Amino acid sequence: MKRILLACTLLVFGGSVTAESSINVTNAWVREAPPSARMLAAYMTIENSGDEERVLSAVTSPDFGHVMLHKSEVVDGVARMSHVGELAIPAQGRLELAPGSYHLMMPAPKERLTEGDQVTFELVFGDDRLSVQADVRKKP
Ligand SMILES: [Cu+2]
Repeated sequence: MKRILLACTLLVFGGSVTAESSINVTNAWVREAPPSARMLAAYMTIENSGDEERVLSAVTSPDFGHVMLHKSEVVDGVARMSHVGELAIPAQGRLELAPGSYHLMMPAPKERLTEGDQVTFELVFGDDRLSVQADVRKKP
């Protein structure tokens, strides 16, 4: 946990945040959850207009202590989630983070997020970082 906090601090004060031009993120949103929810999920579309595959290796956020890469799938009729180490976005392709598939998962913050709130994510692609603003919504 300490390492994550340090990474966030460096992000905020390091001034080394660079936009990655071949990557474009659209429709980023966080699902509003009931006050009792312990976890929140975020979704987005990541497009890669470059000629090389890009790998999303981590995500951080000043709004959450921790952000995990997850995948939902149905195994033997049972919905389950698993951790994903990294996500590849193919050259000239896209990756959808969507309900029932890949998503970001965060422990719910102390202050409840409701529709209309905004959340910031930092997407880490190797040495490049991309800042993404996500809307809090009740549904896609
Ligand atoms: Cu999850």
